[in-house]
This record gives sequence, C-alpha cells and structure tokens, in this order.
Amino acid sequence: MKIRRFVQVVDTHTAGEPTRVVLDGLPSILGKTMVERRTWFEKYGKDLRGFLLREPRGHTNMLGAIVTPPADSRTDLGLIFFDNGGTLWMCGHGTIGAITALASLGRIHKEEVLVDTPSGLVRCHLHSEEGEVRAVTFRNVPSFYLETVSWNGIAVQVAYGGNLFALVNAVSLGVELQRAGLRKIVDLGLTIMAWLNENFSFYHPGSGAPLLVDHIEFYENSSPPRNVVVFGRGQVDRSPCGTGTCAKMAFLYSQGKLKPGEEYRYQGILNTEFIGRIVSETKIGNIVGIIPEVTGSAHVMAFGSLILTKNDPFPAGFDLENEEVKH
Ligand code: PYC
Repeated sequence: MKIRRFVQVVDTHTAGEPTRVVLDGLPSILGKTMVERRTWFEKYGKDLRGFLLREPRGHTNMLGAIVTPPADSRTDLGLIFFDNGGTLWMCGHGTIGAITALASLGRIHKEEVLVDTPSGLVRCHLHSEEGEVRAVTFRNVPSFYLETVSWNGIAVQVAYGGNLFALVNAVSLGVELQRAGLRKIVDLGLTIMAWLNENFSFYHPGSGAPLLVDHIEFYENSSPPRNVVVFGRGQVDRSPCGTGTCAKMAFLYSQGKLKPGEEYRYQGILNTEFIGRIVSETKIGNIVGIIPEVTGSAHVMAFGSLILTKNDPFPAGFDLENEEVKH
C-alpha cells in the first residue's frame, strides 16, 4: 500500500458535538500569528480540510481543531478551528475537546494552559478526578453585544463571543428547537446570516477588523434556556456552543439580565449543558463588554491515523448532501 498522507487524530465529542483533533502529519501552516495561520489555512487548506472532515473519513457536521506550536511565546499551544465551510476564529466546544484529548494522551500535565487562537488568548482550566479530565473551563476573549437589527420585523441581536453571532428568539420566528424542525432552522439561519452580511458591515471595536456574521443562535427563554446554533455551510451544533454561550451572556449583560458571578446554564438540541459565568466587565474599544467563562465536558472516542492511499479517488473527500460528487 502506497501511503501519500498520514495524519494522526483524536476524535472527541463535547456535549455531543464532534471535534476531530489533529495532532501530527499536516504540512506546516504558515504564519507568524494565529490570525495569519488561520488566513493561510482558509486560503490554501481547502483540500486538506476536505480530507480531514468530509465524507468518507468524516461527515458534514464534523468540526476540526489543529494543534499547532503557539505563535505567542507566552502560550502553551495554538489551535486552528475549521468546519465544512472554512475556518473559525474560535470554538468553545472544540477547545474543550482538544484540551481533553491532549490531557488524556499525557501531552498536558498542568491544571492551567494558555491557548493561542485566531481570536486571541484563551485560558483553560482542567478539572480532573482520579487522573481523568472531567471538565474544562475556558476563559474566552472579551465578548460584547453590538446592536439589534430587524429582519422582516424580527429582532436580531448581533453579539460577539470569539465569533460574530446573530441571536434570534426562536419564538419570534415561530420555530421550535426540536429535531423535527432542524431543516427549517438551518434554512432560516443561512438566509438571515446572508442577509446580515449583504446589508451591514460589522467591525471588532478593539482591533477595527471587519467581522462577518458566521454563526446564528436561535434561543428559547425556557428554564433552563436552550439554543440551536447554525454555522459553516449549514452545520448544526449538537452542543450548546461555547462561543455562542459567551455572545449570549454579553447580550444579557448589556440588558442588565445577567450579573458577574451568576451561573448561566445553557442547553443545546440534545439537552446537554454548558455552564457559563461572567468573570468581569471590560472595555473593548469604546464598547462595554464582558470576560466570560464556560465549563463543559468532552469525551475521547477514538485515537487513530487518517491515511490517503495512491489511487483513492476522493483525496479531498466529498459532501453528498450539498454538492455534486466528481472523481
Ligand atoms: O462551541 O464555540 C463553539 C462552536 C462554534 C461552532 C461550533 N461550536
């Protein structure tokens, strides 16, 4: 057998949402900063992303996290996140999955690690029992609420939690956050995100960098509150979404509905839970925001190697549901 590519991965799930953690075997991802590396991988990594995540080695709802050496020498490691559409700035469930995988392999021996991500530095605390990681708390980048706009008379809150989110109360759209309604939720989500990005320009108030709305979070004010996040090319987060929990807490804080220190329990489509907390208020440029923390648990499902052999007709995978398959 002639092997043309050999990549070591660990598959995890965080509250049901998969992360394929990529350890070794990729060509170097070029860039002096994590932002440059993300840009490089977005531009040149399409086939690699397809090889790593798409069918037949993966599936359309899978997310990847590549472990890199840190770009910032103060940090312990770097993470680059990607989905079925491209790369992400940050991913909460992916961070919890990658840290759990690395600790389970004995590659992390500390209780605290500082992770370099394209959206900034993220401090992770590992909660272990009898030598096993039970949960990870990540302290995310500063998060903030920007503004509310109206889509066909429906309020859409734009908020940042490491990625830029559109937050929509599911009741106002007449959708229920149930499995049966997922196709409708995905279609509405992609429509609203495209409309936002065509009609508005958003900027990070700290760096001035342009931001696209690349995640939409439908929420229910139930007890506990629930959400479904749609991202990528119509992926559905099976977890309560870490960065989405941060964006939601930033919005609630701006409305005086959540105070620093209060626990914010948030459930996803599987009724699995993340626990959020506002650590403190902060300023991002001239906007008041928060430093949020989110705690969740991940589980290792597989250690292995993905290989590409010489005559494989699908070196970059395929997506049967969304694209014509050519080989
Ligand atoms: O947990 O932040 C998250 C996330 C983003 C996309 C999927 N999960």
